[in-house]
Amino acid sequence: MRILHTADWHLCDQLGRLNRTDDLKRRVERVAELCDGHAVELLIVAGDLFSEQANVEQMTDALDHVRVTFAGFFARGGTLLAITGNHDRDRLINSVRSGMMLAVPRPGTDGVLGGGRMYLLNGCAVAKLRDAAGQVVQFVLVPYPLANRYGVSAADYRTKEDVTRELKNLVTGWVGRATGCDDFDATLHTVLVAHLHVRGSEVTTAYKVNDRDDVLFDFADLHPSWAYVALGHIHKPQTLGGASHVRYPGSLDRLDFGETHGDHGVILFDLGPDGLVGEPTRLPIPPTAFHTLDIADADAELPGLAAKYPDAATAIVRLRVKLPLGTLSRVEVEQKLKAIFHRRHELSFAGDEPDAPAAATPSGVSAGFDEVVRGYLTAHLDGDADRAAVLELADQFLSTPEAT
Ligand SMILES: [Mn+2]
Repeated sequence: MRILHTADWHLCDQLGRLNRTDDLKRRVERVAELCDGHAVELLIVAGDLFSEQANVEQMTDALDHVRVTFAGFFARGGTLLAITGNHDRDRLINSVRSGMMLAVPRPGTDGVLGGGRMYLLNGCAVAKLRDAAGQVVQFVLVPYPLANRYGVSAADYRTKEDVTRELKNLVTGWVGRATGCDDFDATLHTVLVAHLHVRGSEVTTAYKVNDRDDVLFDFADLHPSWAYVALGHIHKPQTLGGASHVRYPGSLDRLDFGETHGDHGVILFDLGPDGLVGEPTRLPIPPTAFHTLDIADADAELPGLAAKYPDAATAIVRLRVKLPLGTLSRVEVEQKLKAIFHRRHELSFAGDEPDAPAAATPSGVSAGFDEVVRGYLTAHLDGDADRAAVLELADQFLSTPEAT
């Protein structure tokens, strides 16, 4: 069975006020091309198919786009197997799942799922698929351990740490017990598909996840004797524990300025009668360009910028202009920069001019949601006796993966 391992698509994502939908659609189309070019039979999305910011209309549009983009793949019997990550909203996912279940037959009596369609799972499961040669491959599926997915009620635990510990125990228990469950066939080659943070993974930034709140697993918890371990969650691509069959493919596109590696792509591998065939192959997918420009001398640098950045219309940029300016006013500099760069994540002025805002204070769109909330509360609760307590609560709220 030829399999393409991807993760962390984050469809419908926003970076500040910038909509990433088109960037992500282009990468999804690239994935479909790779599926066609390499005769892929199974496409895995190891969690975070959608951004948590996706609303119903955007998700519908994204699913329509997937359906059309992979029409050829599905028509030749291809299967898309996705599990949920921490950014997928279960309320919306359940609605999608209900519709999917309504429209397709149940698995055959041998427990093998039919191909030619998409499956989206937000609970632990064992699944089996048959390839064109008739070989059946087994999948142990582990969505991100959000409390509701594992029947854990936060009200039953004293602290967040207790909830996290319980979730970790439940997941490791499930992965350990999966081989003993009725659906499991020990004679088949098995792929573990999991959206988890495995300790020892090299993290540039765990995407919008506060480390304190993430459920951390050890390499050994995964029982890495599976034929292949398809991980998602960490956006930096890597293999774990020196094992080339245990890996994170990384995010499908660059999602924020914290992702500095620029090495985006997907993993292609084959499972034959004897298990993994050769080494998994990494296939690159060029990410959306991100640029950070520190403009020290606006008069001298502005005229050459358009030529220097031929991708200025599509690249996402952070522009930091040093004050004082020369002959141009601040408004003129803004206008010139806006004419060159269409997708500004941040446009700020910093320096020692008397009327300048504090260094690094972003103007316009630049500030992230968290910064805006914290900035607003800090300013408006000045002198308030409860300010520290309110800010502490706001920090807790903003660092909850569900909230960010
Ligand atoms: Mn994730």
